[in-house]
Amino acid sequence: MNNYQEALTEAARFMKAHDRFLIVSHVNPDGDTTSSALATALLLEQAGKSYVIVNEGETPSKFGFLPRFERILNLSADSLEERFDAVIAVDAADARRMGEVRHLFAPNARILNIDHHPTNDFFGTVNVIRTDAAATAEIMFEVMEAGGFACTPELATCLYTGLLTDTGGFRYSNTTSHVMEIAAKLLRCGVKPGEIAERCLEEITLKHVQVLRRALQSLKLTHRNQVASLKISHADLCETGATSEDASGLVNYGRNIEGVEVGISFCEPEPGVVKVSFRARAHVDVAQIAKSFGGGGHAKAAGCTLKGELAAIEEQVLAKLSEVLGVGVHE
Ligand SMILES: [Mn+2]
Repeated sequence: MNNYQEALTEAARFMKAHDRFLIVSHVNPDGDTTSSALATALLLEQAGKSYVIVNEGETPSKFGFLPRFERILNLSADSLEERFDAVIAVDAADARRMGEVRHLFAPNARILNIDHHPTNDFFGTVNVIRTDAAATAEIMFEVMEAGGFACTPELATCLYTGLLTDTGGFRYSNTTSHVMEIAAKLLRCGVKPGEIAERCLEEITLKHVQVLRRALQSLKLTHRNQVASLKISHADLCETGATSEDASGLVNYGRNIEGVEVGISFCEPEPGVVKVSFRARAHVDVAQIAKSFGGGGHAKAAGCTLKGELAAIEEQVLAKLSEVLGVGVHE
């Protein structure tokens, strides 16, 4: 048996060896971390265990259709006095990515770290890391098989959602034959693909469209049209009543323009805080760019959060792109 197979078995053993668990998804939760956290909850239920699922902040309501979604505790709104000996972190590349949750860990807490980010630093007691997995949900499927768990329709719905969202609807280059084989197995377990795609990929809020209208007005092509950036100021969010959740996904409008190599969005959820998202088309590794600003992610999708004035951060990031592309901002 290779190391990865052993790690999968070890993960299943971890779930069976403790009685009560803290499940942690990453900050600014997406479909994969949320689905993987809920899949973990369902696996623990099968093993007769109890758990609490937390996130540092709010989990997007668009994932409200997922089973046990209502069990996710938002730590910015609810406090939790309990301390946990067993922690399972899903889709978090490093301990920082789990957010402000450390205070919930008992002094000698054991951590199971399940993730697919190349930047993962093996912060767990047990680490199940496969960087060529398209999604953490793909690894969760393998944990399910390794542990002899049953693939229920609820579990399949979670795993399919993680695969669907992290592959951009089975479109990105991480859509391997293995991903499609797992998706096919999940469909046989009772997944309703049309309903999940509608909720995760098609449906948008009216506020998203209102903030999109403003963001498109700010569209700027630089670096010989290789970089397309958009800005969503705090005023844009206030005046449209949109949240940063409503503003998510806007970065793709820039990236999708023919000939553009990197799409960037600058979103200011509160004055002086700017969330920068990067999407690359082919050659640029945006994970490295995000990392240079204290963020992280994947080669083609990454992000970071910076403090400062929106215009100054824009300038700083575009200068970094000049360095990477070897082309001046206004060339
Ligand atoms: Mn992921």
